[in-house]
Amino acid sequence: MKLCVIGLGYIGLPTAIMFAKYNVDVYGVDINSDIIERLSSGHIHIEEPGLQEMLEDALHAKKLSFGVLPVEADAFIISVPTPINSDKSANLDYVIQATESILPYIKKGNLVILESTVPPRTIEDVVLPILSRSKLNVLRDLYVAHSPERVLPGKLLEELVNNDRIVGGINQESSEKTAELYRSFVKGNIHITDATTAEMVKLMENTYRDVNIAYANELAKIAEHVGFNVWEAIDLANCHPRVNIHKPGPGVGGHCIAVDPWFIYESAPSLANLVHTSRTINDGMPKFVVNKMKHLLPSNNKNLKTVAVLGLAFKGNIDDMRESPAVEIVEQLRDDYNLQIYDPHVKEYITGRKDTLAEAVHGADVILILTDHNEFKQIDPKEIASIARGSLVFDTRNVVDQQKWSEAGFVHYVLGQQSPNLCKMGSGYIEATR
Ligand code: SAJ
Repeated sequence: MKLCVIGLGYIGLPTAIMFAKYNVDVYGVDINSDIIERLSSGHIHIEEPGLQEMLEDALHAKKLSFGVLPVEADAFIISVPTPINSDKSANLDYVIQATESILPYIKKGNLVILESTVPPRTIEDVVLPILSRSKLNVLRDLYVAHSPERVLPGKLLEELVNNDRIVGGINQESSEKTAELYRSFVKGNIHITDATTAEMVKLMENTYRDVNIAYANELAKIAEHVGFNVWEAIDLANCHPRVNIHKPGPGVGGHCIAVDPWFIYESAPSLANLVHTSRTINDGMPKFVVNKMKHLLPSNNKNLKTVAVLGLAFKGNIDDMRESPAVEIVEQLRDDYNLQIYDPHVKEYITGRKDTLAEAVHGADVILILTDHNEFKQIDPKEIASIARGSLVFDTRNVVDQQKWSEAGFVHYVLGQQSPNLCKMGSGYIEATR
């Protein structure tokens, strides 16, 4: 079996490497020649625990090679991004280009699988018409299916193997061929359905999470208004066997949950009211954090202007900044504050970025935590107290140990609790006057 994987990003690369590990001959394709060079020389270009070693093993076993153009194969997996346009409609350009790119290489009997997350009916209305431009009769000569990726960045390798998989073929044979291919490594159940249902299932999963997080964010705002601790209240509500309220935070990032609900909305705008409201609530969270920040540290005071921002990635323990609320918050705070930013995972440069925690916190009036990296949970507040100027920590993720930080002299304000009553004191220090 020879497999050609188109698109070597956060999903395509681990998928290609996983197939290679399970003895499939894999050819990985990406239009970015830098990525191809890097991978061919044995270095991954994304952060994912365990992936580097697996790449080295696959290259060593000669089961995996890379190039910028597709090759002939038995099966093709398309795993390219589907961004949203500024009007929130799906941008299918990469899916279209990737499908067109395999046209010269597909033969009778080949299997074509789309893994990218797409609006409902994309296989039927976009992919099949492109494939029918080949000399083949798509329904008779090819097997085509949508099998959405459903893995969590940070736990990708484990979830690729153990999660259930959805396979939606254009006919029963396509579904069966696709299921057979994934059985090379998938230990979870493989569920067979039609292509449009498979497209919707993927969108429904991520939208479920978006709606649930929006509810948590709304509760966090209500908590600040009414005067209770939303984190404790959610924990207690979740003791109920049928309740699972998600966590509030500075907003929803990443290329999936902040994007996919729009694909449902696009398919039926007048019907998708809850989906739209949830997106609006979550998209409004960065502004909520910025306003809070301005309330805690009025920006017109020249002596109180340095903010240590901890975290840029859209969630903990990964290096991905796509749609990150932290980046949006940073951009909105930039004009009013001197920002000293630190993220131990992100490698990209961003203005104000520091290489160490100590540099970021040095002379800071407020410490603003935007990402739940493990490194931030382990910070020793006593060390920070000696280099920061102020004594307020604004924790939008509830990551640090409140008691430890209080003992070290900090006022710990968590999003979704009543904010401390602050006033500026003496030479640039902030103290609580609850
Ligand atoms: N977030 C909250 N509160 C929560 C959970 C998450 O604010 O309680 C935020 C995170 O901080 C982050 C964003 O939501 O900014 C998304 O993070 P996530 O961990 O919920 O999801 P992703 O985007 O990393 O991965 C999701 C997963 N989908 C589901 O869990 C239903 C993953 O399984 C999918 O494969 C992935 O989207 C995808 O590629 O679609």
